[in-house]
Amino acid sequence: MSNFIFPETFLWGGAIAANQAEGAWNEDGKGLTVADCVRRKPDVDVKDYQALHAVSSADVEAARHSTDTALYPKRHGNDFYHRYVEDLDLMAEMGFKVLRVSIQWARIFPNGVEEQPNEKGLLFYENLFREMHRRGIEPLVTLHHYEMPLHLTDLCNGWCGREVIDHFLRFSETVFRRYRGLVRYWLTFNEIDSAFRHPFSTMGVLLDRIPPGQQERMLWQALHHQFVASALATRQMREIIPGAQMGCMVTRRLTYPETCAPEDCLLALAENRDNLVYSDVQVFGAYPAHLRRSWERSGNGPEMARGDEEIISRHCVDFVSFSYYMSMVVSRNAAAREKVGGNLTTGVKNPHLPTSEWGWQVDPTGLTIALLDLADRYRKPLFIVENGLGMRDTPDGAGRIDDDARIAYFRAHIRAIGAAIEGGAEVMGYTPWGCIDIVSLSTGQMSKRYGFIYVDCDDEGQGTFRRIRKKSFAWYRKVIATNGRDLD
Ligand code: BGP
Repeated sequence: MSNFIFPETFLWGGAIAANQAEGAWNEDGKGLTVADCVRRKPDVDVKDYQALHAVSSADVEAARHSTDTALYPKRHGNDFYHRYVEDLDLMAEMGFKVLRVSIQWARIFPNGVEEQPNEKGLLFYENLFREMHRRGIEPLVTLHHYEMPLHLTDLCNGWCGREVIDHFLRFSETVFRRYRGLVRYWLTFNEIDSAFRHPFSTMGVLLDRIPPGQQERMLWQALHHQFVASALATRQMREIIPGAQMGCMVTRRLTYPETCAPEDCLLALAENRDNLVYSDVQVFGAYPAHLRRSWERSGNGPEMARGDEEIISRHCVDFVSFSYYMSMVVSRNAAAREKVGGNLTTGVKNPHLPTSEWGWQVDPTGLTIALLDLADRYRKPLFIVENGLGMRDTPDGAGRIDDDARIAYFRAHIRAIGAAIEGGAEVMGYTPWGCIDIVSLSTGQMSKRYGFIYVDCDDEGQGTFRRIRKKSFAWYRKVIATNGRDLD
Protein backbone atom coordinates (compact mmCIF):
# COMPACT_ATOMS: atom_id res chain seq x y z
CA MET A 1 0.00 0.00 0.00
CA SER A 2 1.00 3.63 -0.40
CA ASN A 3 0.67 6.01 2.53
CA PHE A 4 0.33 9.00 0.25
CA ILE A 5 -2.98 10.81 -0.18
CA PHE A 6 -3.88 11.88 -3.69
CA PRO A 7 -6.55 14.59 -4.12
CA GLU A 8 -10.04 13.26 -4.88
CA THR A 9 -9.91 15.39 -8.04
CA PHE A 10 -6.64 13.79 -9.20
CA LEU A 11 -6.87 13.04 -12.94
CA TRP A 12 -5.55 9.53 -13.50
CA GLY A 13 -5.28 8.53 -17.15
CA GLY A 14 -2.93 8.12 -20.07
CA ALA A 15 -1.40 9.97 -23.01
CA ILE A 16 -0.98 9.42 -26.74
CA ALA A 17 -0.28 11.69 -29.72
CA ALA A 18 -2.25 11.67 -32.96
CA ASN A 19 0.80 11.28 -35.20
CA GLN A 20 2.06 8.24 -33.27
CA ALA A 21 -1.32 6.54 -32.79
CA GLU A 22 -3.96 7.39 -35.38
CA GLY A 23 -2.54 6.06 -38.64
CA ALA A 24 -5.02 6.84 -41.48
CA TRP A 25 -2.28 9.16 -42.74
CA ASN A 26 -4.02 9.96 -46.02
CA GLU A 27 -7.68 9.39 -45.19
CA ASP A 28 -10.70 11.69 -44.97
CA GLY A 29 -8.90 14.66 -46.45
CA LYS A 30 -5.89 14.76 -44.13
CA GLY A 31 -2.82 16.48 -45.60
CA LEU A 32 0.80 15.34 -45.32
CA THR A 33 2.49 16.22 -42.04
CA VAL A 34 6.13 16.36 -40.97
CA ALA A 35 5.56 13.14 -38.98
CA ASP A 36 4.55 11.33 -42.20
CA CYS A 37 8.02 12.13 -43.56
CA VAL A 38 10.15 10.85 -40.64
CA ARG A 39 11.66 7.62 -41.85
CA ARG A 40 12.42 4.67 -39.56
CA LYS A 41 16.20 4.06 -39.38
CA PRO A 42 16.74 0.45 -38.21
CA ASP A 43 20.42 0.76 -39.11
CA VAL A 44 20.94 3.62 -36.61
CA ASP A 45 21.80 2.97 -32.94
CA VAL A 46 18.61 3.61 -30.91
CA LYS A 47 20.71 5.74 -28.53
CA ASP A 48 21.93 8.06 -31.31
CA TYR A 49 19.21 10.70 -31.08
CA GLN A 50 20.82 13.22 -33.39
CA ALA A 51 21.02 10.67 -36.20
CA LEU A 52 17.53 9.33 -35.53
CA HIS A 53 15.95 12.78 -35.66
CA ALA A 54 17.98 14.21 -38.56
CA VAL A 55 15.76 15.00 -41.57
CA SER A 56 17.00 16.60 -44.79
CA SER A 57 15.21 18.21 -47.73
CA ALA A 58 16.11 15.12 -49.76
CA ASP A 59 14.48 12.92 -47.10
CA VAL A 60 11.31 14.99 -47.39
CA GLU A 61 11.30 14.76 -51.19
CA ALA A 62 11.64 10.96 -50.97
CA ALA A 63 8.84 10.75 -48.39
CA ARG A 64 6.52 13.03 -50.33
CA HIS A 65 6.56 10.64 -53.29
CA SER A 66 6.29 7.46 -51.24
CA THR A 67 3.20 5.54 -50.13
CA ASP A 68 5.31 3.20 -47.96
CA THR A 69 3.88 2.79 -44.47
CA ALA A 70 6.58 0.40 -43.22
CA LEU A 71 9.32 2.92 -43.86
CA TYR A 72 7.19 5.72 -42.39
CA PRO A 73 5.57 3.97 -39.40
CA LYS A 74 3.70 7.01 -38.09
CA ARG A 75 1.53 6.64 -41.18
CA HIS A 76 -0.01 3.50 -39.68
CA GLY A 77 0.40 4.17 -35.95
CA ASN A 78 -1.64 1.64 -33.98
CA ASP A 79 -4.73 2.39 -36.14
CA PHE A 80 -6.36 4.40 -33.36
CA TYR A 81 -8.28 6.33 -36.03
CA HIS A 82 -10.40 3.28 -36.80
CA ARG A 83 -10.26 1.57 -33.38
CA TYR A 84 -10.67 4.42 -30.89
CA VAL A 85 -14.08 3.23 -29.63
CA GLU A 86 -12.60 -0.16 -28.63
CA ASP A 87 -9.56 1.60 -27.14
CA LEU A 88 -11.72 3.99 -25.11
CA ASP A 89 -13.66 0.98 -23.77
CA LEU A 90 -10.37 -0.50 -22.54
CA MET A 91 -9.30 2.81 -21.01
CA ALA A 92 -12.68 3.17 -19.31
CA GLU A 93 -12.23 -0.39 -18.00
CA MET A 94 -9.04 0.83 -16.31
CA GLY A 95 -11.06 3.71 -14.87
CA PHE A 96 -9.37 6.54 -16.79
CA LYS A 97 -10.54 9.99 -15.73
CA VAL A 98 -8.54 11.77 -18.45
CA LEU A 99 -6.94 10.92 -21.79
CA ARG A 100 -4.33 13.17 -23.37
CA VAL A 101 -4.57 13.26 -27.16
CA SER A 102 -3.56 15.73 -29.87
CA ILE A 103 -5.49 17.14 -32.82
CA GLN A 104 -3.72 16.78 -36.15
CA TRP A 105 -3.66 20.26 -37.67
CA ALA A 106 -3.55 18.68 -41.16
CA ARG A 107 -6.84 16.86 -40.57
CA ILE A 108 -8.51 20.21 -40.01
CA PHE A 109 -6.53 22.29 -42.54
CA PRO A 110 -4.73 19.79 -44.84
CA ASN A 111 -2.13 22.31 -46.05
CA GLY A 112 -2.42 24.59 -43.03
CA VAL A 113 -3.42 27.57 -45.21
CA GLU A 114 -6.99 26.86 -46.29
CA GLU A 115 -9.69 29.37 -45.32
CA GLN A 116 -12.30 26.65 -44.66
CA PRO A 117 -11.73 23.60 -42.43
CA ASN A 118 -12.07 19.97 -43.49
CA GLU A 119 -15.39 18.85 -41.95
CA LYS A 120 -14.41 15.16 -41.91
CA GLY A 121 -11.43 16.03 -39.74
CA LEU A 122 -13.51 18.15 -37.38
CA LEU A 123 -16.11 15.40 -37.12
CA PHE A 124 -13.53 12.74 -36.24
CA TYR A 125 -12.35 14.62 -33.18
CA GLU A 126 -15.88 15.64 -32.20
CA ASN A 127 -16.86 11.95 -32.19
CA LEU A 128 -13.69 11.07 -30.28
CA PHE A 129 -14.36 13.63 -27.56
CA ARG A 130 -18.04 12.69 -27.30
CA GLU A 131 -17.12 8.99 -26.94
CA MET A 132 -14.62 9.96 -24.23
CA HIS A 133 -17.27 11.87 -22.30
CA ARG A 134 -19.69 8.96 -22.63
CA ARG A 135 -17.13 6.98 -20.64
CA GLY A 136 -16.39 9.66 -18.07
CA ILE A 137 -13.02 10.42 -19.64
CA GLU A 138 -11.98 14.09 -19.80
CA PRO A 139 -10.00 15.09 -22.92
CA LEU A 140 -6.66 16.82 -22.38
CA VAL A 141 -5.83 18.14 -25.85
CA THR A 142 -2.45 19.15 -27.32
CA LEU A 143 -2.82 21.52 -30.26
CA HIS A 144 0.63 20.90 -31.75
CA HIS A 145 2.37 17.56 -31.09
CA TYR A 146 4.97 17.25 -33.87
CA GLU A 147 2.17 17.29 -36.48
CA MET A 148 2.77 20.36 -38.62
CA PRO A 149 1.28 20.36 -42.17
CA LEU A 150 4.19 19.71 -44.53
CA HIS A 151 2.97 22.44 -46.88
CA LEU A 152 4.04 25.05 -44.29
CA THR A 153 7.57 23.68 -44.48
CA ASP A 154 7.42 24.05 -48.26
CA LEU A 155 5.92 27.53 -47.96
CA CYS A 156 8.20 29.20 -45.41
CA ASN A 157 10.35 26.51 -43.77
CA GLY A 158 7.81 25.92 -41.03
CA TRP A 159 7.70 28.20 -38.02
CA CYS A 160 10.55 30.31 -39.45
CA GLY A 161 7.81 32.10 -41.35
CA ARG A 162 5.87 34.63 -39.27
CA GLU A 163 2.79 33.96 -41.39
CA VAL A 164 2.49 30.58 -39.64
CA ILE A 165 1.24 32.40 -36.53
CA ASP A 166 -1.95 33.41 -38.34
CA HIS A 167 -2.40 30.00 -39.94
CA PHE A 168 -2.02 28.39 -36.50
CA LEU A 169 -4.50 30.82 -34.92
CA ARG A 170 -7.08 29.97 -37.59
CA PHE A 171 -6.61 26.31 -36.64
CA SER A 172 -6.77 26.98 -32.88
CA GLU A 173 -9.83 29.24 -33.14
CA THR A 174 -11.61 26.66 -35.31
CA VAL A 175 -11.09 23.84 -32.78
CA PHE A 176 -11.83 26.02 -29.75
CA ARG A 177 -15.18 26.96 -31.29
CA ARG A 178 -16.00 23.42 -32.47
CA TYR A 179 -15.08 21.67 -29.23
CA ARG A 180 -16.32 24.28 -26.78
CA GLY A 181 -18.16 22.30 -24.10
CA LEU A 182 -16.23 19.13 -24.95
CA VAL A 183 -12.65 20.13 -24.09
CA ARG A 184 -11.58 22.27 -21.15
CA TYR A 185 -7.93 21.26 -20.71
CA TRP A 186 -5.59 22.38 -23.49
CA LEU A 187 -1.83 22.39 -24.18
CA THR A 188 -0.30 24.48 -26.96
CA PHE A 189 3.08 23.05 -28.07
CA ASN A 190 4.31 19.62 -27.00
CA GLU A 191 7.84 19.83 -25.57
CA ILE A 192 8.33 23.31 -26.99
CA ASP A 193 11.94 23.05 -25.71
CA SER A 194 12.70 20.29 -28.24
CA ALA A 195 12.95 22.87 -31.05
CA PHE A 196 16.75 22.66 -31.06
CA ARG A 197 16.90 18.88 -30.68
CA HIS A 198 14.66 18.06 -33.64
CA PRO A 199 13.56 21.26 -35.42
CA PHE A 200 11.81 19.42 -38.24
CA SER A 201 9.43 17.45 -36.01
CA THR A 202 8.90 20.33 -33.59
CA MET A 203 8.70 23.31 -35.95
CA GLY A 204 8.70 21.98 -39.52
CA VAL A 205 12.13 23.55 -40.03
CA LEU A 206 14.66 21.98 -42.41
CA LEU A 207 18.10 23.08 -41.30
CA ASP A 208 19.66 22.47 -44.72
CA ARG A 209 17.57 25.33 -46.06
CA ILE A 210 19.32 27.77 -43.68
CA PRO A 211 22.97 28.88 -44.04
CA PRO A 212 24.96 27.31 -41.15
CA GLY A 213 25.80 30.67 -39.62
CA GLN A 214 22.11 31.61 -39.48
CA GLN A 215 20.69 28.38 -38.10
CA GLU A 216 20.68 29.20 -34.38
CA ARG A 217 19.18 32.63 -34.98
CA MET A 218 16.48 31.21 -37.25
CA LEU A 219 15.56 28.55 -34.69
CA TRP A 220 15.10 31.28 -32.06
CA GLN A 221 13.05 33.19 -34.64
CA ALA A 222 10.82 30.16 -35.20
CA LEU A 223 10.51 29.61 -31.46
CA HIS A 224 9.59 33.25 -30.93
CA HIS A 225 6.76 32.80 -33.42
CA GLN A 226 5.60 29.77 -31.42
CA PHE A 227 5.67 31.75 -28.16
CA VAL A 228 3.60 34.52 -29.73
CA ALA A 229 1.19 31.99 -31.23
CA SER A 230 0.91 30.18 -27.89
CA ALA A 231 0.02 33.41 -26.08
CA LEU A 232 -2.53 34.46 -28.71
CA ALA A 233 -4.11 30.99 -28.71
CA THR A 234 -4.37 31.22 -24.92
CA ARG A 235 -6.21 34.54 -25.32
CA GLN A 236 -8.53 32.95 -27.92
CA MET A 237 -9.29 30.01 -25.63
CA ARG A 238 -10.23 32.30 -22.75
CA GLU A 239 -12.53 34.34 -24.99
CA ILE A 240 -14.19 31.32 -26.63
CA ILE A 241 -14.30 28.79 -23.76
CA PRO A 242 -14.57 30.68 -20.45
CA GLY A 243 -13.27 28.49 -17.62
CA ALA A 244 -11.05 26.36 -19.85
CA GLN A 245 -7.42 25.98 -18.80
CA MET A 246 -4.26 26.28 -20.92
CA GLY A 247 -0.98 24.58 -20.02
CA CYS A 248 2.52 24.88 -21.39
CA MET A 249 4.41 21.63 -21.98
CA VAL A 250 8.15 20.99 -21.66
CA THR A 251 10.49 18.03 -21.46
CA ARG A 252 11.74 18.13 -17.87
CA ARG A 253 15.34 17.08 -18.37
CA LEU A 254 16.38 17.14 -14.69
CA THR A 255 20.17 17.35 -14.57
CA TYR A 256 22.47 16.44 -11.68
CA PRO A 257 26.14 17.42 -11.20
CA GLU A 258 28.45 14.41 -11.38
CA THR A 259 30.24 15.56 -8.19
CA CYS A 260 29.86 18.24 -5.49
CA ALA A 261 32.65 20.15 -7.20
CA PRO A 262 31.31 23.70 -7.63
CA GLU A 263 32.17 23.56 -11.34
CA ASP A 264 29.91 20.52 -11.79
CA CYS A 265 27.15 22.20 -9.76
CA LEU A 266 27.40 25.29 -11.95
CA LEU A 267 27.15 23.15 -15.09
CA ALA A 268 24.02 21.44 -13.71
CA LEU A 269 22.48 24.79 -12.80
CA ALA A 270 23.08 26.03 -16.34
CA GLU A 271 21.50 22.90 -17.86
CA ASN A 272 18.41 23.16 -15.65
CA ARG A 273 18.03 26.89 -16.33
CA ASP A 274 18.31 26.26 -20.10
CA ASN A 275 15.68 23.54 -19.87
CA LEU A 276 13.23 25.80 -18.01
CA VAL A 277 13.66 28.89 -20.20
CA TYR A 278 10.67 27.69 -22.26
CA SER A 279 8.24 27.28 -19.37
CA ASP A 280 9.62 30.50 -17.85
CA VAL A 281 8.49 32.40 -20.96
CA GLN A 282 4.99 30.90 -20.88
CA VAL A 283 4.52 31.20 -17.12
CA PHE A 284 6.22 34.54 -16.38
CA GLY A 285 5.46 36.11 -19.79
CA ALA A 286 8.98 37.29 -20.60
CA TYR A 287 12.30 36.02 -21.92
CA PRO A 288 14.67 35.49 -18.93
CA ALA A 289 17.56 37.92 -18.54
CA HIS A 290 20.21 35.22 -19.01
CA LEU A 291 18.73 34.32 -22.38
CA ARG A 292 18.63 37.94 -23.49
CA ARG A 293 22.24 38.33 -22.39
CA SER A 294 23.25 35.31 -24.47
CA TRP A 295 21.41 36.78 -27.48
CA GLU A 296 23.26 40.08 -27.03
CA ARG A 297 26.58 38.23 -27.00
CA SER A 298 25.79 35.94 -29.94
CA GLY A 299 23.54 38.13 -32.08
CA ASN A 300 21.18 35.14 -32.36
CA GLY A 301 18.14 36.80 -30.83
CA PRO A 302 14.87 36.80 -32.82
CA GLU A 303 13.41 39.84 -34.53
CA MET A 304 10.30 40.86 -32.63
CA ALA A 305 7.40 42.80 -34.08
CA ARG A 306 5.98 45.71 -32.12
CA GLY A 307 3.60 44.32 -29.50
CA ASP A 308 5.02 40.79 -29.44
CA GLU A 309 6.44 41.09 -25.93
CA GLU A 310 3.24 42.67 -24.70
CA ILE A 311 1.28 39.70 -26.09
CA ILE A 312 3.62 37.18 -24.46
CA SER A 313 3.39 39.03 -21.14
CA ARG A 314 -0.38 39.31 -21.07
CA HIS A 315 -1.48 35.74 -21.94
CA CYS A 316 0.38 33.36 -19.64
CA VAL A 317 -0.62 29.77 -18.96
CA ASP A 318 -2.82 28.43 -16.17
CA PHE A 319 -0.76 25.33 -15.39
CA VAL A 320 2.59 23.73 -16.16
CA SER A 321 2.69 20.32 -17.80
CA PHE A 322 5.76 18.31 -18.59
CA SER A 323 7.15 14.96 -19.66
CA TYR A 324 9.47 13.14 -17.26
CA TYR A 325 11.26 9.88 -18.15
CA MET A 326 14.73 10.07 -16.67
CA SER A 327 17.38 12.32 -15.18
CA MET A 328 20.69 13.35 -16.70
CA VAL A 329 24.21 14.07 -15.37
CA VAL A 330 26.73 16.71 -16.39
CA SER A 331 30.41 16.73 -15.58
CA ARG A 332 33.32 19.10 -16.10
CA ASN A 333 35.13 15.91 -17.18
CA ALA A 334 32.40 14.76 -19.57
CA ALA A 335 34.86 14.00 -22.32
CA ALA A 336 36.34 11.24 -20.23
CA ARG A 337 33.03 9.75 -19.13
CA GLU A 338 30.77 7.01 -20.48
CA LYS A 339 27.74 8.48 -22.21
CA VAL A 340 24.12 7.27 -22.05
CA GLY A 341 21.22 7.69 -24.43
CA GLY A 342 18.37 9.83 -23.29
CA ASN A 343 15.00 11.10 -24.34
CA LEU A 344 16.23 13.27 -27.19
CA THR A 345 19.40 14.23 -25.34
CA THR A 346 22.38 12.35 -23.96
CA GLY A 347 24.52 12.80 -20.85
CA VAL A 348 27.05 11.24 -18.55
CA LYS A 349 26.08 7.85 -17.11
CA ASN A 350 24.78 7.95 -13.53
CA PRO A 351 26.31 4.96 -11.68
CA HIS A 352 23.50 5.05 -9.11
CA LEU A 353 20.69 4.48 -11.62
CA PRO A 354 19.57 1.56 -13.79
CA THR A 355 19.08 2.25 -17.50
CA SER A 356 16.49 0.95 -19.93
CA GLU A 357 17.44 -0.98 -23.08
CA TRP A 358 17.28 2.37 -24.85
CA GLY A 359 19.72 3.92 -22.37
CA TRP A 360 17.20 5.98 -20.41
CA GLN A 361 18.21 6.34 -16.75
CA VAL A 362 15.33 5.32 -14.48
CA ASP A 363 15.04 7.80 -11.59
CA PRO A 364 11.71 8.00 -9.70
CA THR A 365 13.23 10.21 -6.98
CA GLY A 366 14.05 12.63 -9.78
CA LEU A 367 10.33 13.03 -10.39
CA THR A 368 9.84 14.17 -6.79
CA ILE A 369 12.72 16.61 -7.21
CA ALA A 370 11.33 17.90 -10.52
CA LEU A 371 7.84 18.39 -9.07
CA LEU A 372 9.02 20.19 -5.93
CA ASP A 373 11.37 22.37 -7.92
CA LEU A 374 8.68 23.32 -10.45
CA ALA A 375 6.17 23.93 -7.65
CA ASP A 376 8.58 26.32 -5.91
CA ARG A 377 9.58 28.00 -9.19
CA TYR A 378 6.15 28.59 -10.67
CA ARG A 379 3.61 28.29 -7.83
CA LYS A 380 1.15 26.92 -10.38
CA PRO A 381 -0.70 23.60 -10.69
CA LEU A 382 1.43 20.91 -12.32
CA PHE A 383 0.44 18.06 -14.66
CA ILE A 384 2.70 15.11 -15.52
CA VAL A 385 1.53 14.45 -19.07
CA GLU A 386 4.20 11.92 -20.03
CA ASN A 387 6.05 9.30 -18.00
CA GLY A 388 6.75 5.65 -18.72
CA LEU A 389 9.14 2.90 -19.63
CA GLY A 390 9.67 1.73 -23.17
CA MET A 391 10.40 -1.97 -23.15
CA ARG A 392 10.02 -5.10 -25.26
CA ASP A 393 6.80 -6.91 -24.32
CA THR A 394 6.30 -10.36 -25.81
CA PRO A 395 3.12 -12.39 -25.31
CA ASP A 396 3.83 -15.88 -23.89
CA GLY A 397 2.32 -19.07 -25.27
CA ALA A 398 -0.99 -18.27 -23.61
CA GLY A 399 -0.95 -14.69 -24.93
CA ARG A 400 -0.12 -13.24 -21.50
CA ILE A 401 2.25 -10.30 -21.10
CA ASP A 402 3.79 -10.10 -17.64
CA ASP A 403 5.24 -6.59 -17.70
CA ASP A 404 6.36 -6.61 -14.07
CA ALA A 405 9.19 -4.18 -14.85
CA ARG A 406 6.69 -1.62 -16.04
CA ILE A 407 4.55 -2.10 -12.92
CA ALA A 408 7.64 -1.56 -10.78
CA TYR A 409 8.51 1.58 -12.78
CA PHE A 410 5.04 3.07 -12.33
CA ARG A 411 4.79 2.02 -8.67
CA ALA A 412 8.00 3.92 -7.92
CA HIS A 413 7.00 6.98 -9.95
CA ILE A 414 3.51 7.18 -8.46
CA ARG A 415 5.09 7.02 -5.00
CA ALA A 416 7.36 9.84 -6.13
CA ILE A 417 4.33 11.93 -7.11
CA GLY A 418 2.74 11.19 -3.73
CA ALA A 419 5.90 12.38 -2.00
CA ALA A 420 5.84 15.62 -3.97
CA ILE A 421 2.17 16.21 -3.13
CA GLU A 422 3.10 15.59 0.52
CA GLY A 423 5.82 18.18 -0.01
CA GLY A 424 3.33 20.81 -1.11
CA ALA A 425 3.23 20.42 -4.90
CA GLU A 426 -0.24 20.89 -6.43
CA VAL A 427 -0.45 18.09 -9.01
CA MET A 428 -3.55 18.02 -11.26
CA GLY A 429 -3.04 14.60 -12.77
CA TYR A 430 -0.88 11.92 -14.30
CA THR A 431 -1.10 10.59 -17.86
CA PRO A 432 1.51 7.88 -18.43
CA TRP A 433 2.86 8.01 -21.95
CA GLY A 434 1.76 5.55 -24.58
CA CYS A 435 -0.93 4.04 -22.34
CA ILE A 436 -1.64 1.85 -25.39
CA ASP A 437 1.33 0.75 -27.52
CA ILE A 438 2.06 3.33 -30.24
CA VAL A 439 4.92 4.22 -32.59
CA SER A 440 8.04 5.53 -30.88
CA LEU A 441 8.76 9.18 -31.65
CA SER A 442 12.55 8.76 -31.79
CA THR A 443 13.08 5.28 -33.21
CA GLY A 444 9.84 4.70 -35.13
CA GLN A 445 9.58 1.32 -33.45
CA MET A 446 6.45 -0.39 -32.24
CA SER A 447 8.73 -2.74 -30.28
CA LYS A 448 9.61 0.07 -27.86
CA ARG A 449 6.35 -0.47 -26.01
CA TYR A 450 4.95 1.77 -23.23
CA GLY A 451 1.35 0.59 -22.96
CA PHE A 452 -0.87 -1.06 -20.42
CA ILE A 453 -2.45 -2.42 -23.62
CA TYR A 454 -0.41 -4.41 -26.13
CA VAL A 455 -0.99 -3.89 -29.86
CA ASP A 456 -0.15 -6.78 -32.17
CA CYS A 457 1.88 -4.77 -34.70
CA ASP A 458 5.61 -5.10 -35.34
CA ASP A 459 8.27 -2.60 -36.43
CA GLU A 460 7.41 -3.21 -40.07
CA GLY A 461 3.76 -2.37 -39.44
CA GLN A 462 2.69 -6.01 -39.77
CA GLY A 463 0.23 -7.74 -37.46
CA THR A 464 -3.43 -8.09 -36.58
CA PHE A 465 -3.44 -4.83 -34.56
CA ARG A 466 -5.34 -6.85 -31.95
CA ARG A 467 -5.36 -5.29 -28.49
CA ILE A 468 -4.23 -7.40 -25.47
CA ARG A 469 -4.40 -6.35 -21.81
CA LYS A 470 -0.96 -6.58 -20.18
CA LYS A 471 -0.50 -7.48 -16.50
CA SER A 472 -0.06 -3.77 -15.78
CA PHE A 473 -3.62 -3.15 -17.09
CA ALA A 474 -5.29 -4.71 -14.02
CA TRP A 475 -2.65 -3.21 -11.72
CA TYR A 476 -3.28 0.34 -12.98
CA ARG A 477 -7.05 -0.20 -12.75
CA LYS A 478 -6.57 -0.99 -9.04
CA VAL A 479 -4.34 2.07 -8.54
CA ILE A 480 -7.01 4.33 -10.05
CA ALA A 481 -9.86 2.62 -8.17
CA THR A 482 -8.04 3.26 -4.86
CA ASN A 483 -6.89 6.76 -5.87
CA GLY A 484 -3.25 5.81 -5.57
CA ARG A 485 -3.44 4.04 -2.21
CA ASP A 486 -3.06 0.43 -3.43
CA LEU A 487 0.16 0.16 -5.44
CA ASP A 488 0.95 -3.46 -4.62
C1 BGP B 1 8.50 12.58 -25.87
C2 BGP B 1 7.38 12.91 -26.86
C3 BGP B 1 6.37 11.82 -27.03
C4 BGP B 1 6.93 10.41 -26.86
C5 BGP B 1 7.99 10.29 -25.78
C6 BGP B 1 8.66 8.92 -25.76
O1 BGP B 1 9.60 13.35 -26.17
O2 BGP B 1 6.67 14.06 -26.43
O3 BGP B 1 5.76 12.03 -28.30
O4 BGP B 1 7.28 9.86 -28.05
O5 BGP B 1 8.96 11.27 -25.94
O6 BGP B 1 9.75 8.92 -26.65
P1 BGP B 1 9.90 7.74 -27.70
O7 BGP B 1 8.56 7.59 -28.35
O8 BGP B 1 10.97 8.19 -28.62
O9 BGP B 1 10.29 6.50 -26.90
